[in-house]
Amino acid sequence: MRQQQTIEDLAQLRQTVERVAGSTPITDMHTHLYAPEFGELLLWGIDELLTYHYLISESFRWSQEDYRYFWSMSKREQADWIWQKLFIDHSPVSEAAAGFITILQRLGLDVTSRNLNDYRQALEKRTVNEQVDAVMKIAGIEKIVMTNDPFDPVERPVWLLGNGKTDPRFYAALRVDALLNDWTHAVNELRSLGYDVYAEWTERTKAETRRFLTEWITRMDALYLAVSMPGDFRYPAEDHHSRMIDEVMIPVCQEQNIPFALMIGVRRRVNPSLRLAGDMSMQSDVSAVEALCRRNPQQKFLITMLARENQHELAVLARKFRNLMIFGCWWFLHIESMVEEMTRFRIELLGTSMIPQHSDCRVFEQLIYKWEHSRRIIGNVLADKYEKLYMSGWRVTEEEIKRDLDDLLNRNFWRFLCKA
Ligand code: FIX
Ligand code: ZN
Repeated sequence: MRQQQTIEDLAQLRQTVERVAGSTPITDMHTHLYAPEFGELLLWGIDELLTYHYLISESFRWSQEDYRYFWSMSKREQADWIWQKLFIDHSPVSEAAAGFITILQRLGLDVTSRNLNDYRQALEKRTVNEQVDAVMKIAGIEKIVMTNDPFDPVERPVWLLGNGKTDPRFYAALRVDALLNDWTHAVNELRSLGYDVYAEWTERTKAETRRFLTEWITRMDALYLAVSMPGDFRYPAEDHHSRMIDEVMIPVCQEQNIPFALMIGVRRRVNPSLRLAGDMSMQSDVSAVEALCRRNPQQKFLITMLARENQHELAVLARKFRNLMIFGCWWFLHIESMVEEMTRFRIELLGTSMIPQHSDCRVFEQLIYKWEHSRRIIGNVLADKYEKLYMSGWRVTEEEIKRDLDDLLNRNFWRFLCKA
């Protein structure tokens, strides 16, 4: 016999789903945020929010000025410039601009005043630790996975001093982009860190690169290995990517029993003058992921892709391989219309067995808007599905709704890692 009471009222059903979707504690499994121990790497506050690279590229739509003019300004001046263009001269209706307004509102600032200096002053009164606590509480975030790069000269000493794993709310993911996508640079970095590697693909080089990964996974207690790949990534192929993946990365992941996360479909620096804001999306070949999953059945892959055109095929692929976990609506897909579309067909194809969203936040307060917007959409889509079941006579309990949302927003990630 069922112990819990089922929800018999249709209006109550939707309200319950919305409430639970709005309050379930979240594991944000891919961000560019850092724990306070990382000092200047943890970005927060009004000027960082306004100079987010999503907003930089949007502001240049309204400007004829030389790019160099923008980059010559101080951060505060850049923020003023963006504020004027995207919030005063025009209405902030884009996802990233509207998100800034959501943040102001949730932080209790007077959105109607449009007084940027007041907003700055209000936040400058806070300490970083206060702001981290406040934002995590408002956004309902329990656990945050960082993106961690041992080649970063600011980040590396924090780990070497043993301070990287102090705050239990933050987890590490070892980022390996240079090893795959800029081997010349990686060789220099590895050598300067004392690893005996060479540009040539020798047995010694492979062994030393494996030693590097193993040591840093251990040092960081990294949850997974992560890389972003260009859209023209092919696998298997007679190239550096395939050799590095097959002979170094997968063997280490297997030994350490961690997943390998690939974020596929970036075309970097399409407009270099925009710096970080100058990257583009690119359609990819889903059969590379298919081959990875088939050839390495014991290895788990966390996969997200950047092109809208790849999403349906990727979701279908996840039906075929249980070692594939699809995650998030990445970057240009993290807009309401795409999150809605993707969440809907992912649920229709996979039920609740996927990770519908990650934030990719770079500035701490962004957790507020990215998750508020996504929670609302995920809740809505799920409520539609329960309503259909209701019409067919199937009744759910509040506990079942909580279980499903906990799976989507938290547990599926940990279960995939065998840590739940
Ligand atoms: O490669 C990545 O992890 C991307 O998410 C970033 O490089 C990108 O700049 C970003 O911030 C997207 O949201
Ligand atoms: Zn990212």
